[in-house]
Amino acid sequence: MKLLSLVPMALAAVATAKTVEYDFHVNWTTANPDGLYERKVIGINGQWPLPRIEVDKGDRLVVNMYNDMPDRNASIHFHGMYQNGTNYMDGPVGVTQCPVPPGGKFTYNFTVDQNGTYWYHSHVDGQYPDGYRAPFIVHDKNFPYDYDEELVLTMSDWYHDLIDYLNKEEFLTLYNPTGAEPVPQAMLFNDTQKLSVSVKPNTTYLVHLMNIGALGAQYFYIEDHNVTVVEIDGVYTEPAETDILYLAVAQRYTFLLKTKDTTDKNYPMVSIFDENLFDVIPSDLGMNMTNWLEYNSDADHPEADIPWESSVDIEYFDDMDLVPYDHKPLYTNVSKRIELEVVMTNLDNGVNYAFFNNITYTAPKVPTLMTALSAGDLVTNELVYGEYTHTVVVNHLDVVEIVVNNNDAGFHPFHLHGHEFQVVERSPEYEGFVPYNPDNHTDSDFAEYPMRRDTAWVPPNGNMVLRFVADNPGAWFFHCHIDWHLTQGLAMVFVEAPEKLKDMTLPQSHKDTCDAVGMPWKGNAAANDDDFLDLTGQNAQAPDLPAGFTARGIVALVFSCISAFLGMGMITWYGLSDISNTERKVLEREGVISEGEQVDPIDPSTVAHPHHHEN
Ligand SMILES: [Cu+2]
Repeated sequence: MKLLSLVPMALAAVATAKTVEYDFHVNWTTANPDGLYERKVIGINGQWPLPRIEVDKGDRLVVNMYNDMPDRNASIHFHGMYQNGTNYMDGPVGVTQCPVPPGGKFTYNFTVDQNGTYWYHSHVDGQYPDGYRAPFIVHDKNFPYDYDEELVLTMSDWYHDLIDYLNKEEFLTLYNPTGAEPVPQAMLFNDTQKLSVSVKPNTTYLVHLMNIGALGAQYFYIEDHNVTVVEIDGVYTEPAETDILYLAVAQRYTFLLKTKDTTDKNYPMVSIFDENLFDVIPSDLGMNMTNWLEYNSDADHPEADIPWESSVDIEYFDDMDLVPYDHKPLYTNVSKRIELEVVMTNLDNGVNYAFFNNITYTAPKVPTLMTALSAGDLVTNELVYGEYTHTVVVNHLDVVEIVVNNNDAGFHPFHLHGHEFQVVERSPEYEGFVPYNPDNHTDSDFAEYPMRRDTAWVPPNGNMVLRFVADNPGAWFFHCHIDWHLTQGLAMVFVEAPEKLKDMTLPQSHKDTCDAVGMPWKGNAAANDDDFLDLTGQNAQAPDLPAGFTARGIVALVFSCISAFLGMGMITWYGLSDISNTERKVLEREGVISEGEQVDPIDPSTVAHPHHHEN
C-alpha cells in the first residue's frame, strides 16, 4: 500500500517542477549605499542592488550571464548548492571553469534539489565585494514550520575603493608585511543604511538573514524581540529560541519572528561589527547601525541604546547547540582524515600569504575539474593536479574528517563547496596556538546529531573538526570566505569520487569559454596533456624567505631603521633602491606617521607593533 501511494506523489512532483530563467547583463554602474561616497559597483541589468534569485525546490535554474564589463572577467558561484552531477556549474574560476572574459556569455543551468537560504556571488579575482553578490532563496512547499510572511535581510561591509585596487596597492604588497586586511568604510543592511522594515502586528515572519560581506562578522538583534532559529545555511533545525545572532561572512540564519499585537512603537533592529576582525578601527567607521522593525511609520524611530562597551562582551547564540531537523546522526568510521594548519606568513617577495600547512593556493593553468576530466586513469593521482592547488583526492563515499588547526590570531570562516558538513568539534579561542588532539576525543564525545552548515568559523589560535560524506563527484573548493584571505591563498581543493568523474562530460560551453581566454581545458595543472605526471612549468607560489629570515624578522625589518643596518644584498633582495621609502609607506599605513612626514631617524621603541597575523 505504501509503495502504491508514493507513485502519484512522485509524478505530481515532476509535473510541477518548472524552469526559472534569468538573463544577467553584468556591467558597471554606480551606487552610494552609505551616503558617503558614490562609487563604481558591479550591477546586473543596469541595477544595483542586484536581483534576488528565487526558485522552488525541484526547479531548474538557468542563468544566462553576459559579461558586459569591458575590463573584467566574471563568474557566478551559487553558494551552498550541492550541484550533485553538475560540478561544472559551480562557478569558481580555476576549479571548475575558466573566467568569462569581457563580451563573453556563460549559461549556468542546474536543478535545485535542496531548500533554504543561499546567495550567489562572483568567484574570480576577489571581485564580489565590488557589489557582485545577492540572496538566492529556495522555497519549499513542505517547509516544516508555519509562518505568514517572508523577509530577506542582508548584512555586509562596504568599501569605497575597488577590490583590485586594494589588492594591488594596499593589501598584497611588501608595504603590508603583516597582511593587515583593508578595513571597510561602512556597514550596510539590505544594501542601504538605517532601513525601516515595515511589519504587521500579530504576524509570524520567516526571516532569511545573511552576511554577504567580505571581512566583517556581525551581530544582530531586535530590541525586545526573541527569534526562533529554524534553518542555518540551508539545513532545517529543531526550533531554537534566542535573542542575539552572530554571522560570519557567508553564513545564513533563518528564523521565525512573531510580531507584537500592538503598533504604538517601532523597535531598533541592530547590527554590530565584531571588532576582532579589524586590525585598526578608524574613528570614522560606524561599528553599529540601527535599523527598525517598523510597526507604525508615524511613530518614533529611536536609536538603539547599545548596552555593550565592546563587541567582545556580547553573548550570542552558539550554533553548536543546534540540532538538524532531520536528525542525521554523526558520521562515524572516518576513512580519510586531513589535518590543515592555518598559517599566515611572508614569502621572499615580502608579501604576506595564507597557507594550509606549507601551501598557499595558487591557481593551476588548467581548471582542476578539467584536469580530472582529461586525465583518464590518472584521475585518482593527486600529482596531476599540481603541488600548489593543494588538491586532495577522496574516494566515493569516504567519510572525510577535516581538522582545521588555526595557528593564527585571526578568525576564519571556512566554506566547502558542494556540501554541508557536520561541525563535530570547535575549541574556544586561545591566547597561544592549541591544535586539535585526536587522542583526547572519541566519537562518543561528539553530538549525536551534529549541527550542519556550509560555512563554519575556527576561533583564533583554536581548532575545529568537520566531517562530510564524499557522495558528490567533482572538484570542490574548501577555503576561507574572508575574501582577502582567499586572495592570500587560504584554500585547497577536494577531487571527490574521481572514478565517478569518468562518466562526466565537460559541456562545450566550458571549452568555448577557455578558448576565448586562451586557457587550455585539458591537461595536468601545468597544461601538459602528453605526460600528466610531468608538472614542469606549473604555477608555483613565491619562494620561501631566505634562510635566517623569519616573518617576525620581516616585520622588525620594516619597523626599524632599515637603511641603518642593511647591506646592499638585502636591498637587492627586495628589488628596491629606495628602501627608506618602503619603510615610510609601512609606517604611514600603520598610522605611526602621517603622510609625507619625515621618518629618519626613528626610535624603534616608539613604534607600535601590529598584533594581527604576526608569527
Ligand atoms: Cu580567513
